[in-house]
Amino acid sequence: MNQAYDAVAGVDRTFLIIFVTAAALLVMVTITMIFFVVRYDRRRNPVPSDIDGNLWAEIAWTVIPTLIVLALFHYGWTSYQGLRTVPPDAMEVSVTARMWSWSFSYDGGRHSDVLVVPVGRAVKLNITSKDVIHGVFVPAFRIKVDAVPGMTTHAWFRAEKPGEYDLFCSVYCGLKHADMHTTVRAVSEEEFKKWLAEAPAQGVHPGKALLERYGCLGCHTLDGSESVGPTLKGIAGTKVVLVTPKGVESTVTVDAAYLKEAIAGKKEATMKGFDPLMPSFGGQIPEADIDQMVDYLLKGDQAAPPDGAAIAESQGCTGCHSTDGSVIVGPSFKGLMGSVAHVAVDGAERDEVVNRAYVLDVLSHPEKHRVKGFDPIMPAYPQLTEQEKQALLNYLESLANAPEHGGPEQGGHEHQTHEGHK
Ligand code: HEC
Ligand code: HEC
Ligand SMILES: [Cu+2]
Repeated sequence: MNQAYDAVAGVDRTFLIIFVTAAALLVMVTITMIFFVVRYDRRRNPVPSDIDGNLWAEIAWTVIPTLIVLALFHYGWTSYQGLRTVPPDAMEVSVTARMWSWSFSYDGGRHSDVLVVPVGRAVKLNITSKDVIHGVFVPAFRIKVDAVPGMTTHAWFRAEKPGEYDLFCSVYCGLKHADMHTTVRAVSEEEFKKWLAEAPAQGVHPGKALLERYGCLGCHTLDGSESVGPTLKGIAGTKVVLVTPKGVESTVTVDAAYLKEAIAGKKEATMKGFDPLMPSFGGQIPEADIDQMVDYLLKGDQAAPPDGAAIAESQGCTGCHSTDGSVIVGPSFKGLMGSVAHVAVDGAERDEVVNRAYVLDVLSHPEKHRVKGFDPIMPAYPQLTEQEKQALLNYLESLANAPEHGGPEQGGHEHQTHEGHK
């Protein structure tokens, strides 16, 4: 379909046509039936008539329903096509579903748990799930698409008016399925730009964005693979062999000074094994930007330390664990660190002290530490980086000494509420 395709109108028209057709047929069939009942009852028609074939009637009841079905198919198919064909200028947003929360990530690294979109612009959602099958359902835009683990599905919509629209999970996914909803906020283009810029994504170094902006990533990767140039992943501190145009080799350690020279194009020698294609950026881009990129190359992603509370939120921990002592689905984070957990695995029970090592192991192998009295649904988090795990641990520690709970001397957090929780 073309770019101006209006999915809402298309879907509504299809439903209306199906409804009107069905209603018309219902009325016609009912009237005909009543007519026959009256006209051919026993008094008016004591001897049943034996009607044997009627060519025109047969043609009519074959052709007319066929045409109706074809027409319904046509409308259904066109609006389905409209829903599946994403306009080429659509802005892309990644949607991740997990038990029981949503997160949306934008190009440039902004993450959010509310889907903010500019009014009037087509938005393509690339949807996946971390755990079980969920479904993105935004009734206002007539979209409903499954979020499947290990797979990316898509949907698109265009918000024509500013406002807030509900987004629900459409697939039953466990205890808190009903709470798995959020908002699509449609705002003006300027407001959207401001929002995108206002909180640069957690943990993304500005130097990384600059590498993208200045086209460095056209020739260099950040994932360790070789491209036109060497990968920039983890190069700080490595030793590289340089060759001068005359063929003289030397070995240097990659440090700040070397990186600056390499980017500014001041070094004469090129890296062994590569063509001398590295452009000289000296004088072309601000010194400050070079410094930012060098800083990023030296420190990597750890430059901006992740924030534990934000991770707990964005990873969905706080969808199941409260921070105020109450039980949502799992034990509260409040007073958790330092308490004693009653763990029951395969019928064997034991007590474990909740410390950093314990929590780290829970994050990678929750199945080894099922806490008694709770549903065994704590998911594994293999995707968390070491830094993110440490940030989470620090955050849990900051919640440790909550006065009314916790402390091994009271017998731990005891999960006082589990009885009432089932
Ligand atoms: C046209 C492709 C191209 C572009 C664009 C490019 N580079 Fe390079 N770069 C290379 C090649 C090829 C080499 C290896 C040869 C050499 O040392 O000159 C290299 C080498 C380097 C090195 C030295 C690497 C090492 O391990 O010693 C750094 C650092 C570097 N580039 C950073 C950048 C940055 C930052 C940008 C963007 C501002 C950038 N490059 C843009 C092709 C490119
Ligand atoms: C789908 C809900 C859910 C999510 C999401 C979740 N948890 Fe859990 N968690 C549980 C439940 C339920 C338990 C207790 C039962 C069990 O061990 O499976 C638990 C247990 C734990 C325990 C052990 C608690 C104790 O008393 O020993 C820790 C620590 C923990 N979770 C941390 C986290 C962190 C950190 C995150 C986010 C990275 C997280 N959880 C995400 C449901 C969840
Ligand atoms: Cu769900």
